[in-house]
Amino acid sequence: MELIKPRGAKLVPRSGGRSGGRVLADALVAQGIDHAFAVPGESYLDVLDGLYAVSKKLQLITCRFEAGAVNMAEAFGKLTGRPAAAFVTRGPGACHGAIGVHTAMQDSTPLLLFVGQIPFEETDRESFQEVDYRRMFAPLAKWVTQIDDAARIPELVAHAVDVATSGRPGPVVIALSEEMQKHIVEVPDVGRADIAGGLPDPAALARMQAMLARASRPLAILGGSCWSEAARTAVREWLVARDIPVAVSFRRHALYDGTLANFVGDLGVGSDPALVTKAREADLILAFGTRLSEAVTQGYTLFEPAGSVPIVHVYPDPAELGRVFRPALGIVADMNAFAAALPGLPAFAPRWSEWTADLRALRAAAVTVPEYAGALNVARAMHDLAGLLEPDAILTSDAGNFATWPARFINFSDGQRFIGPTNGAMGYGVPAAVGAKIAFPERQVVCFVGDGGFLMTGQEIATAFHHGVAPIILVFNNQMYGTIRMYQERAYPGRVSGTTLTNPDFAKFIEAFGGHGEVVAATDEFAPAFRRAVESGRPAVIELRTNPEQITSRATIAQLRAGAGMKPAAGKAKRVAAPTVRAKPAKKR
Ligand SMILES: Cc1ncc(C[n+]2csc(CCOP(=O)(O)OP(=O)(O)O)c2C)c(N)n1
Ligand SMILES: [Mg+2]
Repeated sequence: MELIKPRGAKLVPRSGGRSGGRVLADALVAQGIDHAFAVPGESYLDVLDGLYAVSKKLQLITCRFEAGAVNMAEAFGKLTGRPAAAFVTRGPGACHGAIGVHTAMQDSTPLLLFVGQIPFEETDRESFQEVDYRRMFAPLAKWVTQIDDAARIPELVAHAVDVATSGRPGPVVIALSEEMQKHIVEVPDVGRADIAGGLPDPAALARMQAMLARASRPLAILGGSCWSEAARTAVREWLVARDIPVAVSFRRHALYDGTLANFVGDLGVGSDPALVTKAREADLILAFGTRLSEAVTQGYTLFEPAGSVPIVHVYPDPAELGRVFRPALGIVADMNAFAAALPGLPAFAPRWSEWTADLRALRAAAVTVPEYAGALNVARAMHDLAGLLEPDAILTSDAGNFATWPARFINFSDGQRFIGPTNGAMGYGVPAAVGAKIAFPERQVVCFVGDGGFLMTGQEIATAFHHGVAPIILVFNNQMYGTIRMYQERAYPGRVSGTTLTNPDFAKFIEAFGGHGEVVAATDEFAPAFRRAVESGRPAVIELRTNPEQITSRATIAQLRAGAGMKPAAGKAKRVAAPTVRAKPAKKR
């Protein structure tokens, strides 16, 4: 597998000296980076000045919190396949922003994080906010470097982009020592390298074809990042023509058109147990682009006992092949190059249409809206939402139990996109929605977030206002850290510890920013509220007051307790009504 790298990238000569800060801004532009998400710091004033000079080519987005800024940049990279830059200041800014690096790493997203560094000359005195970023980010990022010589900025930024986007994409952290940014240097800009992705071995493709011809119950699992539109189409057509059932991996919904008859659901956290059981019957796994991660493999149990099912694993990084599950056939390939090779494979009539239909029937059953106690049937609301979303809507998700409602009850269609943190990072959804709307201002952007996650980074709505974009945020309010309560009730039934929440009025919260607020407490209220939010044209929050007893779409708290061996309370089964009580008044100091 060979990467073709032309010798000598394009050099753009420059006459006269430039400051390091300006060279950096020009280096970003030369690499095609057109968005930077930042919380400013005095540690990179010269870079901010450089960005001022290139503001017509590179949009600087001023954020309210570094976790928000880096998450926005991560979402931008996830949706476009192109890295955005994030800028944060020394120790405090880097610490706040670190979560976005962790997400980009586990989610394989191209990202550049620039950190203002102390003056190089003061290194190792524990000077103000000094941190050694090579050590701090070593286990979090794909590569970490520090630029101490302004003349090397074009070279190191170009390499950072290559590293972030090649093979398995990921985050690169670049510390910028402070004095270096002021140095005047004469150095040419370095253009982008034209790097073709690794092609799949034709002999391996023929072996895959032969394995498929012998299979009776194949199952494709799609995942990973940076699929081009052409790749999605080619893979979809190949799978449809062979009627192979297709599951998407954790939070990679909308990699595949959920309305197609061979889409069978997602394999991740909170997946349909019936699908997981059935998936164990597969006699061939086609894992395309996905890691065989803990979430996808249901805690590394899906393909047990080891070797019981042959796996064809196609992935851009050889280090990931055979890491936990030994594939019968591993293919190292860029996913877009792999997809481009698929139409060349001979067609044959599938023999497993009954198997595919059985799996699809499970999906059809899962998506059917059940009756739930309480005034607001969230499943019905999600069903209604599916009918109201634009065909090219972008959906962003935070982490939490609420996320299982859209995942279960919406079959995202081909033009729609869904992004979420596969590393389960709370605080992702709102910044991701702002980043998505900045990347695609013309598209509808809707965010799913819990009451817990919303108050982690919901203030980034201010960034949406500041930059004139209007996402719609659906806050699922169950007045608790519901996911942890769910685990708690399973492990320690009835002993509620550290998981209840007191919330503000979420509609008033957005109104204070000048946005559109709605409260939905009953099923029929959802669709009109969503329509009003769209029509408002302003950033909007729709609070869904959900029934806290319905802890997931498949279980109530009472059921979890019973499952954990706790006897039900004497008398009638307890039914908890949807919350009506608002936040308690603040205590007087
Ligand atoms: C940054 C971060 N902190 C903590 C957790 C652990 N955690 C996972 S889900 C969850 C609760 C989420 O609460 P909420 O956003 O209200 O969603 P719900 O589960 O109630 O639907 C917590 C605390 C996490 N995954 N990420
Ligand atoms: Mg909650």
